Amino acid sequence: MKTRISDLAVFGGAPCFSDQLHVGRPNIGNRESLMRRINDMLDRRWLTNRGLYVQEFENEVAKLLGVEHCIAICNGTVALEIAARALGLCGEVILPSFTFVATAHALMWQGITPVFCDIDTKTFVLDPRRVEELITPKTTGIVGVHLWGIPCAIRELSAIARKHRLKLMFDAAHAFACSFEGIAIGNFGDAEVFSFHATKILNTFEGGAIVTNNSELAAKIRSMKNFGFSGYDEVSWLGTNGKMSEISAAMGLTGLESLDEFIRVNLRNYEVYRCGLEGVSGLQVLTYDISRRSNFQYVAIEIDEIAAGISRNQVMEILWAENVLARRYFYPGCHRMEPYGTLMPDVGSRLSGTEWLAQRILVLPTGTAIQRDDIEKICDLIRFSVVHGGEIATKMKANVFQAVVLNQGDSCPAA
Ligand code: T4K
Repeated sequence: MKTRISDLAVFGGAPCFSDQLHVGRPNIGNRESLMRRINDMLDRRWLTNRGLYVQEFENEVAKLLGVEHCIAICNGTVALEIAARALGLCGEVILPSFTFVATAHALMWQGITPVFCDIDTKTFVLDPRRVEELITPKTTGIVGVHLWGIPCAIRELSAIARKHRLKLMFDAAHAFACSFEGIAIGNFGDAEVFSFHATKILNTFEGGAIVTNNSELAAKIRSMKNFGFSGYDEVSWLGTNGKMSEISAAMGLTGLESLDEFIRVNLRNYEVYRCGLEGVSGLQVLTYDISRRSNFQYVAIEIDEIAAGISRNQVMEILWAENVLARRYFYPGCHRMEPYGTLMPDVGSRLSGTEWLAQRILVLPTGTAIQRDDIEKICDLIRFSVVHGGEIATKMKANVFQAVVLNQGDSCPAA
């Protein structure tokens, strides 16, 4: 527990944690189950190309979500690429900028122009009113992102897509085991895409899946992820290698057995953060709508610099010095990353909500690798930083100034 400002590691004190605490520490299921599956896989000598575990994983995911088709893919980015291609997206596609850059790259990678749209700053997801304004004759689709597991405005986006005859796809990388109006995410739009990357609620080391209730689309995706094969020696269209391997599916099946436990721990962590940070001025913990099923995989806080007396970046610097590797997901917004920053330098002017939020959000460590005591300590650290915000911010600025002066001194030629 820090009692004086000089106790903070950023000012030379001992770090609160000796080991680094990460945002994306993987959830590991039952090791014996995993090892049994791996041994079985080795005995069968079937490592990839739609083996038994991939088929079982696809069936289990489809059953859990109540969706007709699940196609396991090697990662979420390739899944987005294949889904977009199978849906025939081309020209311009509307998507949020406030997302992980893979959402935009998956489109741009195949020559589709991502048209960045602003988010609703209260819900953090695409603002449907802004979406409609961006539709042009070149628009072929909309990609909504269920950011941090928060469902998009699905009804409104579906109505817009119907009205303008656009394809609607969801990047549900964060939203496995989340729901909207009692229906599992995975059942909306033309297709939805999950990521099972190591940092997600359910992981297959690397992995992803496309889910859809459209049988024709599913068949096309299944073939496209396997080079376009539709039978031995028969290729029906351009395809790629998007297959999930057996060892990944073994990890996914093992994780599925513990999914409820992962969510229970995340919910507990989220409640500990909420209690621990309650009443800290200028700071808000992202609120999940309790009426919706969520996986609580992301604990995001919003820091208002004026009210808190300290900026998000300063809080992050303090936490990093204490070995708490909080992340600015998703700063600075895709539109400020390359190649988009150069290709569309003025687009920020219509993304005021995105730019505003990107300066304020910090995502904190959660998951099964972190203990309740650690979270309480993180909350104490943040509370301490805000309570003494003005003084700490001034001292941090002075330190930066001093470092700049010293560096300039270093680079001066010897007199
Ligand atoms: N759409 C959205 C909305 C996404 O968020 C993502 C991925 C995708 C699409 C694409 O899906 P994939 O193609 O990745 O399946 C991480 C993940 O790599 C990425 O999957 C994820 N979103 C994104 C939000 O976070 P980075 O660059 O922040 O990862 P990195 O290496 O800094 O790891 C994050 C933290 O997790 C670190 O503090 C270290 C810790 N970690 C990570 C790994 C891999 C561990 O403790 N153990 C591990 O094994 O992107």
